[in-house]
Amino acid sequence: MIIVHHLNNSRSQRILWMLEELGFEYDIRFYKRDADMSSPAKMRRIHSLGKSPILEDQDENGRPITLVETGAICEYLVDKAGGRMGPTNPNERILYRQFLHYSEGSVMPILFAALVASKIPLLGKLAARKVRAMMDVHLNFIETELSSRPWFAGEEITAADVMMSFPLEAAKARAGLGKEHSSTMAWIDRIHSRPAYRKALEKGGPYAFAN
Ligand SMILES: N[C@@H](CCC(=O)N[C@@H](CS)C(=O)NCC(=O)O)C(=O)O
Repeated sequence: MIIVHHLNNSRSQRILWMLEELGFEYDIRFYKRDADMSSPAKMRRIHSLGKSPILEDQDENGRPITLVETGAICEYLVDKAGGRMGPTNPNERILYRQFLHYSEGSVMPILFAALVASKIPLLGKLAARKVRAMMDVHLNFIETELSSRPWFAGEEITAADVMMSFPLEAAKARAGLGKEHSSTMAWIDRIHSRPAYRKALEKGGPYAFAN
C-alpha cells in the first residue's frame, strides 16, 4: 500500500491529487507545520530531510521504497500507472519534461524568496520589489504558454499540470497572479473543477490555496 506523508498546506497536496487522478489506493499520514512553518521533527524519522512530500511504497519484489521530491514522486507514479498522466507524443514529452522541472527548479525558489523578503522589515521591501519583478517574468511566460493550449504539455492534462499547481496557486494567493493572466486563471479554474482534485482536497484536509 502506498503511504503519503502529508504536511498541511504544502506541496504534498499535489501527490494526493496525482494519486486520485490515477486511481491508486493510498493511506495518508498527517503532519502539522510548527509555528515557524517548518515540518515537525517526527517527519525526519521517515526520511532524514523531513520535508513534505514523502512517499512510501514497495517495489515488485516487496522491498520498501522511500521517495522524496515531488517531481520524482510524480514520475514514479506515472511509471507505476503505465504512463497515465504522462505525455502521449514526442512534442508533448518535450513540454512535459520542461514544466515538470520548471515548477520546483525556477518558480518555487522565487516564491520562497518572496516569502523571506516579506518577513524582513525595510530592506525586505526593496528585495520584495526585485523578486516581484522576477516573478512577473515567469507569470508572463506561463500566460503566453497557456494561451495557446489548455494544458502545460498539450491537449491533455499530465503530471506537469499537477507540478505547476502549487506554485501557481501560491502565486495567486500572494505573488501577483491575477485577472490580467486570464489563460492562467482559467487553467486554475480547470484544475480546481476536476473530481480528482476535489477528492484529494477532501482527503487531505485544510489547504489554503484551493480558492
Ligand atoms: N523540492 C522539494 C521541496 C520540499 C519542501 O521544501 N517541502 C516543504 C513543504 S511545501 C516542507 O517540507 N517545508 C517544511 C520544512 O522545510 O521544514 C519537493 O518538491 O518535494
